Order: sequence, then C-alpha cells, then structure tokens
Amino acid sequence: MGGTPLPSALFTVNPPPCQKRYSPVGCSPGGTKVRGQRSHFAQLGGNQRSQTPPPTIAGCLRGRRLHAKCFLIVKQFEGYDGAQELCRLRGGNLAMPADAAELATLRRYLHEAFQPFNWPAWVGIHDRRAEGLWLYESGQRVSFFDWYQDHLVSQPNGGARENCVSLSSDDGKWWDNDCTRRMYYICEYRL
Ligand SMILES: [Ca+2]
Repeated sequence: MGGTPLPSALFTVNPPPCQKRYSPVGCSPGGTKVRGQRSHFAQLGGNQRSQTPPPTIAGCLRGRRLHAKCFLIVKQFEGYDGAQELCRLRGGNLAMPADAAELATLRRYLHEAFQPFNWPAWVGIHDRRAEGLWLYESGQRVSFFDWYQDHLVSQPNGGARENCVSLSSDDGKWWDNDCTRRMYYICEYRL
C-alpha cells in the first residue's frame, strides 16, 4: 500500500528536533520543546481531522503490513515513553523490527511517507536497563542493528544520555536519542 502524500501544512506546525547530521527543511534545530500541538493522530492515508481517534488495529491497515504484523506511523510528537504508552493503549507496541525484511519494510514506509524530507521516528528499542545492551520493548535482546555511520558520525554515540532508538526517514538508519525528545513514532500491531 502506498502512503498518501501529506499536506505541506503538516510540516510547518510544531517542527520536531532535527537529526544531528543536518537540518532538513521543516525541523527545529536543537529544539526539544514542542508547544501547542493538537492532540490528535494524523494517520498516514487516514482522516486528518482534528479529532481523529487514536489508531486501532483496523487503522493500522492504512499503514504497512508484513506477515502477521502491521506498522503505523503516527504523526504526533511524543517522548519515547508517551509514544509507547499510546501504542500500547491500542493493543500494540512501538515498532520492533525483528528481522531484515521487517526493517526493510519500515525503511521503505518511512521514506515514502516523508520524502523529500528527513524526519526521525521512535521505534521500540532502548538500552535503558544497561548501557549498550539494546532491548526491544518486549524485553528481548536485539540481535541485529542498522546504526547510522559516516566518516564523522558513528551511532550510537550518546552513551547514558541517549538510550532510545529512532529511525531517520530518509534512509531508515538508527540513531540513539534522548528518550525525552518528542518526535513522530511508529507503532506495530499483531494482526
Ligand atoms: Ca545509551
């Protein structure tokens, strides 16, 4: 299923913090506070009225399905814990890409949803229990990684300050981030 292009207006309201390597159009360099946001879920491909209800499993079918799970990008700025709670309240979790196929699906979904922009989005991976021990929200240990790396930056690089993982929408690469940063997020639901 293809993502519906988002109205450009959505990119000008309450921009989230930028990724570290550069400042894409529409984000807020260094910003961590997002004020005055509307408390609604603007689901990709879905209804974007101000009182759109939170995603349900049926709503997730507007996202991206693979095997017995589906992923849904939620365009609401939340810290990691808030995002996980909102996913959980609807019967899911933050996205936990379990293998290369699922990660590739997420990467394409993010890219198609946000291009030509670059937006970070939370997934359900953290190292809060022990530094450097990356776990899914399920508690299972992450067995493969796709950290961003170039000649200047090698993720993860935040140590004990950055314990939650976001994916960049342009390339799907992983970044460790401060868990309190507010950004879009991706839920997953079992079908
Ligand atoms: Ca860490």
